Amino acid sequence: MVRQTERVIDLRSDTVTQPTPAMRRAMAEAEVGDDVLGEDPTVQRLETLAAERVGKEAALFVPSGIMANLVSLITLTGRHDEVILGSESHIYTSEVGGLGFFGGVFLHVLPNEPDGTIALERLGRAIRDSVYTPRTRVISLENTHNRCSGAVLPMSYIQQVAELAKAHGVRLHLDGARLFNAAVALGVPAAQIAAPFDVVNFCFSKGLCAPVGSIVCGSAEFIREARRTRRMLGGGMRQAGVLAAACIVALEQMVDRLIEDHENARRLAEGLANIPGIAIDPTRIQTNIVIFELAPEAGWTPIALQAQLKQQGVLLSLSGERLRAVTHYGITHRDIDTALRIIERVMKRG
Ligand code: TLP
Repeated sequence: MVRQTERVIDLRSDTVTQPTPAMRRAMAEAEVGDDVLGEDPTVQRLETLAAERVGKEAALFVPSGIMANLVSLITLTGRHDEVILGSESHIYTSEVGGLGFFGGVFLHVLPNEPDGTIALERLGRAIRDSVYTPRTRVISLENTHNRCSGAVLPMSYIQQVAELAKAHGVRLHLDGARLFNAAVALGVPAAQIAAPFDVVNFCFSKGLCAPVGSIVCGSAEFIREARRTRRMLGGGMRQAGVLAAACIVALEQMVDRLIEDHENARRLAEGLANIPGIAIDPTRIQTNIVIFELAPEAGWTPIALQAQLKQQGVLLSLSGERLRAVTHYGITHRDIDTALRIIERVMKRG
């Protein structure tokens, strides 16, 4: 088959986004110092801004989303405590069991519903504190939920989980790698989503386009402890203001435009639903992640289709056994239409 497009349409993840010109300028001009000594003014500015945006007292800049999860959950637990989380959570599926390795923390895994929630009754039954078992210290939720196709957790659900956690003296953590996608989809401030949580992480390096960086937000006391955990994990960075400068631009300039990514994702999902052999319910796509399955009669395995599409300049990723497309800055609605044409043609083996 002759390749129809020279431009590669990279839908593997929103992590492939490049820093914007404004970010590059801000990075070049950033005022920096040694952040491990608490002397980087740009990191401090970012931490203050991020804490404000999510309505928490303080924040701590870390290199990655995985380190944000590690720092948060190790700080909230002691050895042989447990964290309850979903079977489709990024922490459980994609973080190499680091919490057990570095923190001696057990993962108590409960099934995720397709909408990213964990059934409340299950959560209620799972919390434990006896001489026979690890002690439940934390419930961790993910919002938006990556492997549940970018689902946004309903606010009423979060509130109910928070009440349950409080009633049992259990802390509530949010892996909000894509928290701002959830906020934009719901049309509410991120702080409203973050309010019921004790600790909230989010990433600058996904849809917000910064090259590197995530952040942990919580009470001032928690962040003081979290700083020790970050150091233990080797996550203290020196003149990190060069990175933080791009993250400030991410927060100030890149949040509102996420709506475009959501529209493109919906457009993609609606187009995919019209292609014979693709199984997807486009009404379930709320943010920028489109996960779909191939019907057996399509005659394609996800890996084979992924490889063939790559040759035609459309890059997708795998999410378990399914295919995943993520929309982001730099992907236009014309790219979506081109990708759809290519997918349809390839699937027909034309
Ligand atoms: N997710 C990546 C891959 O690892 C799958 C992606 O392309 O979506 N929490 C959530 C919900 C995430 O989706 C990710 C990254 C992380 C944490 C980890 O962030 P990084 O990669 O910055 O450590």
